[in-house]
Amino acid sequence: MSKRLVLGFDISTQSCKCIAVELETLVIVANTKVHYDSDLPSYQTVDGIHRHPDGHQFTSPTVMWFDAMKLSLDRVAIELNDKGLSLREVVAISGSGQQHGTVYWSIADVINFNFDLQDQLSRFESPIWMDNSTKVECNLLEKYMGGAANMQQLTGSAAVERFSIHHITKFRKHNSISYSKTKRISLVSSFGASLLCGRIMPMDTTDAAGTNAMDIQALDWSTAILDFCEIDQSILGNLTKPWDTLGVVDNFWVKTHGLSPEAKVVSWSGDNPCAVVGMGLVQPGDILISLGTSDTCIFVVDQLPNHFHAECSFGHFFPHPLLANAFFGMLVYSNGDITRRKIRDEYAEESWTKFSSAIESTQGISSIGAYWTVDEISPPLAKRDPVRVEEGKVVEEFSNPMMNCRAVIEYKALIMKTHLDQMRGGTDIKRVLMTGGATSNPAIVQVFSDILGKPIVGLDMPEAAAYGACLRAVHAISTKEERMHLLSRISTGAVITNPNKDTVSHYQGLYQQIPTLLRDL
Ligand code: XUL
Repeated sequence: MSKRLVLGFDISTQSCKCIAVELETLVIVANTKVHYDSDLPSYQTVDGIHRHPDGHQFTSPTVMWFDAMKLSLDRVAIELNDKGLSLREVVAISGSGQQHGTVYWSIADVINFNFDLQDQLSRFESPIWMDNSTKVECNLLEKYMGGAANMQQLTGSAAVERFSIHHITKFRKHNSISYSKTKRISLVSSFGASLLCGRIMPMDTTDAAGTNAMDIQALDWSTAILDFCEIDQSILGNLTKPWDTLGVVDNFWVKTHGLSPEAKVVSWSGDNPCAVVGMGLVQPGDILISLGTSDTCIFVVDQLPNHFHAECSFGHFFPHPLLANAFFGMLVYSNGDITRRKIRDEYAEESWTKFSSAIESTQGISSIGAYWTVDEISPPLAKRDPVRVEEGKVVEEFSNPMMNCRAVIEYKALIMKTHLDQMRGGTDIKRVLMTGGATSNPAIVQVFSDILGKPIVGLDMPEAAAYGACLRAVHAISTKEERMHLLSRISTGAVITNPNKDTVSHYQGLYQQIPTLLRDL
């Protein structure tokens, strides 16, 4: 019997993923990945990137993403075929794109698949989120807007080097001839949607918040910012909602991959927004902590703060990709796994088991330690020696050095709580989800549960962005009743740890010391 399927792409930095989900059950029936370096070697990328000699510019060949989408669909077709399914059964497609990357078109509307895609672009390399060569543009804009807090209030983020408007402004200033040939600019997400529809599609209001040029309350371009940057609004196009259906797939995909001409294309969005949905962050009060190479904390709120804390100008807000009138905030910490591993190697003989025992044996000690093995972005601090505080005094080393293992985890949980309290206002915390390798370590999860005073729900969702894109597609083509049901089905997960009531007051004392520690750095 024929099934109804939805597809979710994820054009990420190193690979393009595509998964197929069965509409009724939301079960993944195909899950493919195209690695740019090894599957598309002619583009000569390393980790999907061209690193430029100045150390600040990072680009990817735009056309590579188109080739990756075609190859992904070939692979999905094979996996579906093995299960007696086919791409013909796909009723809707959406996707996720690495945030902030930009695509420069020399055409104004319709893509001609009979010609090389490259010939329809005014720039062959897309600056991506790692490109931090735009300090000058950021400083000028932020000064004009009256500082970081004003920028954050207006756009959801202070001026950030990796955000798109700065890359576009820099291109306009330094490559004026190519810029003059540019008729439209897409984000990686809206580029994917455009390829599927065969014409240039609008950016969605969630991913557009990653340009630093959208008024996050009005959900429209900020004319003040565009005027200052000398960017004509028509080059960016109108905005669409992330849950809007854009049209059906172009005949190109019907001919090359056997998709149904009725398959709907739903607005694509950024990878973090799609992951928000894939992880089930669909109600205000939900918080997700992800411990990985860098640590991330994402939280859903139903309103933006009235007043942005200057101490938190490194945090970001984006419109929620599934809920109208809601937003999600994002905090990123660069001292994640590498810093934890360094402490483990120094104090726990390179063993996570010994690291966990050290955490357990030092419970209840009122010391704080903070560690930076790479430059930190939240708050911005250059890599520096650790700070250890014992009995209110700064010390070279703890009297029990095992405390370093507990302290590196406690500091991360305490600093996240500090930033969450500053950015979320008084909204009740409903659920705390945790994901990433560290979730398999109960001692680490317990510290987070005790410091936040909440049960922790464990999550293992490696393809959260592509899966989130599928869920957004399902949501977009559902009726109002089906949507309510869908929301309750995707916000599940099991509690893995409960807070230990005895530690609450202990941690309140440590929490109060964090502002002083940060001030004295
Ligand atoms: C978010 C960011 C990255 C990219 C690439 O602001 O820069 O997470 O989305 O994944």
